[in-house]
Amino acid sequence: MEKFSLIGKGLSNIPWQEKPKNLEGPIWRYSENPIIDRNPVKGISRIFNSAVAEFGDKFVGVFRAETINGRPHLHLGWSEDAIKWEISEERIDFKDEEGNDFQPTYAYDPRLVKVEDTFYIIWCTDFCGAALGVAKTKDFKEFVRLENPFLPFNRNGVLLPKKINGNFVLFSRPSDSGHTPFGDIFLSESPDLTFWGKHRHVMSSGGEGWWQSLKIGGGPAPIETSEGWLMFYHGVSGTCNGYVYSIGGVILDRDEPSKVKYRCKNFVLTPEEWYEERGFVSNVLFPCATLQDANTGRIAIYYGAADTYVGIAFTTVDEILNYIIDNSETIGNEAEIEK
Ligand code: BMA
Repeated sequence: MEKFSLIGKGLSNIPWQEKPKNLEGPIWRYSENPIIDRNPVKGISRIFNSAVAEFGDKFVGVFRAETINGRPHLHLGWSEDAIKWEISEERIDFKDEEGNDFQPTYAYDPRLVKVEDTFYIIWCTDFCGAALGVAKTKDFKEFVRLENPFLPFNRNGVLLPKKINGNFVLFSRPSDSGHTPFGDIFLSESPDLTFWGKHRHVMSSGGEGWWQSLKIGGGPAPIETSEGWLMFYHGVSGTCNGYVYSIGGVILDRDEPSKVKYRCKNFVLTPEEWYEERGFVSNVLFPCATLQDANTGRIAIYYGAADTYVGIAFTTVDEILNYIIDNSETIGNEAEIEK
């Protein structure tokens, strides 16, 4: 087994459990899942597809909160252990750069990514249809919402946690106004988060396995490793009973992250537990965040389960990179720069 490393800092207090004996796959679930149950906060019926990060000696989260009228909004939460969360009953209050109200009419599937000294929230917002919203904060008290980066329709916006050649890098999944029965991952660059260009194709749905045959979309912010950027994403297959969302894994080139180095032909996690198979939308695993400890190589993955709950799953940099490399396939020209 090759030895790989995580590039970054130590974070010894992330949630962790050892791999159960006899488990074949590269990822294992937290035994106390789900960590967020139904009706978790007054006025909120379900929380799922949410993002967390470390902040000082605590953890902070941006949660997709489905209100009791069914409309999703973003709520802030805090935790000492990244497992038990205190989630606000109030929505995050977004202002534009002049200090005026700039609230989304709905907001879902947030990602929370620190680039240099600033945290960015990227979510799916309403801009005459599904599009990407972006906001920034340094203190989680004031949230400045920037101009929407792209035209509609687009979902699954994920920032790279590091600039490349001085530019921000944003992964996205262009789509249509409905439930999008197609979709590939692209990336775009910007010097200032306002003007975007240098668009590149990263990867498509398809390949040998059927689990990602319909569409794919970015997941948590990619994790820097000695072998490249480790990115978890969701892959969707269409069944006669609706879509099934599984988690996939890919390693992208460190300097040119639109180039795929290794892409796992198998899912790395698929719906199996009751809280994944049964809920508001059954059979959905939707990863939006990770926490990792560079000292031990441990990774905790946060995922939405069945559009109803939040779960955690674990792996290590060695387990997951070896599994992806050992089961890798190349689809189309994704190993090249595609423009
Ligand atoms: C996608 C998004 C996700 C959701 C998934 C399954 O299109 O809307 O928020 O988890 O569908 O319903």
